[in-house]
Amino acid sequence: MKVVLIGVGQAGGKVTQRLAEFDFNRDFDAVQGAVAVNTARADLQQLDIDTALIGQDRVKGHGVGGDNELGAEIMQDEATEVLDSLENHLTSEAEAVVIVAGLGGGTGSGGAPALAREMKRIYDIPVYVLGILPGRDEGAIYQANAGRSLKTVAREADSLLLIDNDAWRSAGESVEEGFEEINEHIAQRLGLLFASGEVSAVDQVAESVVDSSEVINTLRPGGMAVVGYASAEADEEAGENVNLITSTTRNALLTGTSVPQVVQARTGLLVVAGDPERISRKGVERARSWLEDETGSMEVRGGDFPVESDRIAALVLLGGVERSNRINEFLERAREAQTSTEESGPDRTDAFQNDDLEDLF
Ligand SMILES: Nc1nc2c(ncn2[C@@H]2O[C@H](COP(=O)(O)OP(=O)(O)O)[C@@H](O)[C@H]2O)c(=O)[nH]1
Ligand SMILES: [Mg+2]
Repeated sequence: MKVVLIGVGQAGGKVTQRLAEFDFNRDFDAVQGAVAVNTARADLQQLDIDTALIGQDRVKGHGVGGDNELGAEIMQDEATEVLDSLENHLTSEAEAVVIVAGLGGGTGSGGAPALAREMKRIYDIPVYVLGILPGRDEGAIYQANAGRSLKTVAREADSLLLIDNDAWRSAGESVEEGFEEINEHIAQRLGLLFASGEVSAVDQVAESVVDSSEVINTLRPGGMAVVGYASAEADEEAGENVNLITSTTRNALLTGTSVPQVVQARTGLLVVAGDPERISRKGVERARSWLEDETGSMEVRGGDFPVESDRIAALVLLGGVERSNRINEFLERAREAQTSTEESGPDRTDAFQNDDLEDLF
């Protein structure tokens, strides 16, 4: 799937750059362009990709702090300039736009849904948001911001590809080290997903190779989507890899998803990446039908991604996912935080009791 990436805010810019590097280093050529947009000049100076500084008249290049309403306002006012900076990248080849942002901050949290809305108005191709949830340990303002942003993005974007900053957390790491590792996980999963429709097929397996339209159809239900991933060393004989493909797919879903504990979904896509000689058709079909049972979806697609490797990887994309315990836990944190960060006022008790968070705009 040929994509144009737009990172909004600090996390958005860093993850966008990692995704672009991943694609470039492997010659996948799925990423058609990558731009980082921010209100903070210093964050943009850390990056090697094209950048656009917005909100200069209001925040003078110093960022919006944690004010995601201001982030949304600035983006609404300057969306035209941002879209101009994209012009060279948004070729007729692009099949989707992916806006990348951490949902807990200010610029990305407010800017991503505002940009999604503006781009959907203008472009015919799908506009997805790759959104990152703050970890449990982050402060109340991050939780509250992310709750409102999540709700608004889910409404504005064609699909919200959700990543949980706690998903791959290892013990004893500093926050910064942790981010590097998480960004690597994100790049691997999303990088492979974007590339999976792009690899020119080895002739004999051409009909089983995943196509961009299958990614787009899997994301069609809208709402939230998650990706799972796992890999294992494979036997040289395809016939020996039937169980390996099913167990790797199980690991991808049950222990490797970008938001833990998500299982129920409207749609699914299983991409089995590996040497075509090692990929067992029977294994892929079994794994695909296991995914149908497990997700309760009657619409699970499956296909291959031919790459040279001794390993076989399973990439699972779930579209229109049901709220998992983990997502409900996050929403509860966000509601509590929203209540505790509001000084007072008539909304206080309402916000606490009501299942809904406030929209950002
Ligand atoms: N995965 C990941 N998350 C990050 C990174 N940097 C910041 N975050 C998260 O992104 C959220 C927003 O922070 P930031 O991007 O700095 O805010 P913004 O610049 O105002 O959009 C925070 O809740 C952090 O958890 C990063 O490099 N990787
Ligand atoms: Mg920051």
